[in-house]
Amino acid sequence: MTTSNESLQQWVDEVAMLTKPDNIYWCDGSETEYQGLINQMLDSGDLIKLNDNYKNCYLHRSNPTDVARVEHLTFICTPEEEDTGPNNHWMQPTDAHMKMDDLFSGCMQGRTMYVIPYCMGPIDSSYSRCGVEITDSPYVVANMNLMTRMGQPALERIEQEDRFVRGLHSTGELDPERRFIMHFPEELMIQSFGSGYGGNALLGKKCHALRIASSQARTEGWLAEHMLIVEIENPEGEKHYLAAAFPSACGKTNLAMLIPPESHAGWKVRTIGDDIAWLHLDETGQLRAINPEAGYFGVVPGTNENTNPNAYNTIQSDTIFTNVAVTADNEPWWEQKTTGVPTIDWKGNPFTGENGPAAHPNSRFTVSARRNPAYSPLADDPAGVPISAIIFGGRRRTLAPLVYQAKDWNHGVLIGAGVASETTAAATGEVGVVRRDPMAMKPFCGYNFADYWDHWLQFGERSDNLPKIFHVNWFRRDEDGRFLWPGFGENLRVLRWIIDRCENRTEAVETPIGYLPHAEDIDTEGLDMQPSDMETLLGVDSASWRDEMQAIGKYLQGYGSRLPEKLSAEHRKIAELLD
Ligand code: OXD
Ligand code: MN
Repeated sequence: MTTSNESLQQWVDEVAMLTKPDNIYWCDGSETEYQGLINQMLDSGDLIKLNDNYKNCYLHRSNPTDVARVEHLTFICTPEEEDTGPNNHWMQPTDAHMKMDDLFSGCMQGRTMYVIPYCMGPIDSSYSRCGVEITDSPYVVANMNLMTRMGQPALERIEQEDRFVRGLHSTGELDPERRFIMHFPEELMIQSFGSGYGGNALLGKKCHALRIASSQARTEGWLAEHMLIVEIENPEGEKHYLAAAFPSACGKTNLAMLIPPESHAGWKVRTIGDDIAWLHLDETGQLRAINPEAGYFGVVPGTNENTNPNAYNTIQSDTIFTNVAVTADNEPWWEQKTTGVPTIDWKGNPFTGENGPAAHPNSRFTVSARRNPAYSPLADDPAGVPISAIIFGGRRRTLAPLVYQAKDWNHGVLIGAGVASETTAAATGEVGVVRRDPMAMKPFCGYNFADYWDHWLQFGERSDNLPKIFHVNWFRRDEDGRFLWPGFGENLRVLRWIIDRCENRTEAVETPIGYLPHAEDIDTEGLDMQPSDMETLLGVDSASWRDEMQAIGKYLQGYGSRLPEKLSAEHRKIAELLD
């Protein structure tokens, strides 16, 4: 297979000249192709077959230095540094190209170069965008097969549209000293060298669908966001679609796959997406969302039949596990799995119980979304789904209430811009420190946050029918470190309040930081909670919030004169209300 598209053919030829592969293989996305790659990786030892309880499941052990995203090695390359912003690392495009050409030069000798045409979003949706990833990693091809709509249909769309994002990837020698993830938004190009980790190597995901797409979306008038999309149906059959942005490893997959608790008979929850949403205004001013992905690349530890039964069921077959442990009879194992005993850890060493954790905290599953028992067929609808509410959230031990609602769109943008969360194992670096993560996009916005907030604010002028904006915090603790809210399936109780607010069915308490629920409007029947827990969860401590607003103000000032005046005004307004 080659292509009738001249610019694609020319780029593939250029890359082959530079990287000097032994073979070039055009991926068609077929099942036979997938199985062939799996067999090849079983032969080479890149994959280990798991036991028959896990049909068609495989374990990949990555290089131990290559287990997470590397934000310090991730760059946005725009001619002007200002356009990249203080939220990103910047490199001058010519310098970056020189550096990367050097790394890629001859790097595929002795290897096969795979050409993967893919489409982010339903093939027939005008909201979808295509890309081509060139890689020398069969692991990447197999993962892209599960995560995207790739192969022949995507190639046909690319040939018609003649526009696609170019992604070049090589695992190189997996040397952390020779590892760079470069983005060239103006060229719609990504170059990634020296890592095989999902977020660095499956270029359709973070690199394309967030960093490049956010920049493309700004030019074209839409939004590319780090958000799950979930469908909630109440017992009367009324459906709502919510989009929620939480930082990495803060429970997006769990919320997207939520199973209603026993107390909520008749409620149904279905998943549209678990990580990324592309949001467009339709001709009526309604914000509609598609999930550009077709699979999940989820955090494994913590997943069990109680915390996330849908995810747990999803990964019982046809799954690639990366960096989990195994039991003596070769079953995958991870922390909080309720069955089995790990004997080999994620690095392939004997596990004694003391040299743990057995699975890497950022070990991952890759699986097609269609395996999810709660999969919504609307994930394939070219028109996307209408969004009722946008929810921001973070992992905060203190301060942030269980839920509150923005007073209007601009206030919601301020709330999004002020999001902070404790860091997790999804990125290399210290875990558990609070950092600002605006809209959960800190690692993923492909341009200056100040311009991004301005872009968000402009939606307020383009439609009077926008979703309501909320903030949630499932992670509030007491002084002893005990979680105050049960979380998981019980989060539906909070989503119900959010939906009732969208439908003007319930009153709220107005506070300086936004609208909060009356305690009696969050149904806590049957929960093992003290009344004082709810008081803490719904309390707004003025002194702490004054400090928080001051910290947010200081953070925003870091964006200098580019910061939209509307956002500063919104900040001043809330700060004054708190005084
Ligand atoms: C992810 C992440 O893998 O956010 O989704 O790191
Ligand atoms: Mn993510």
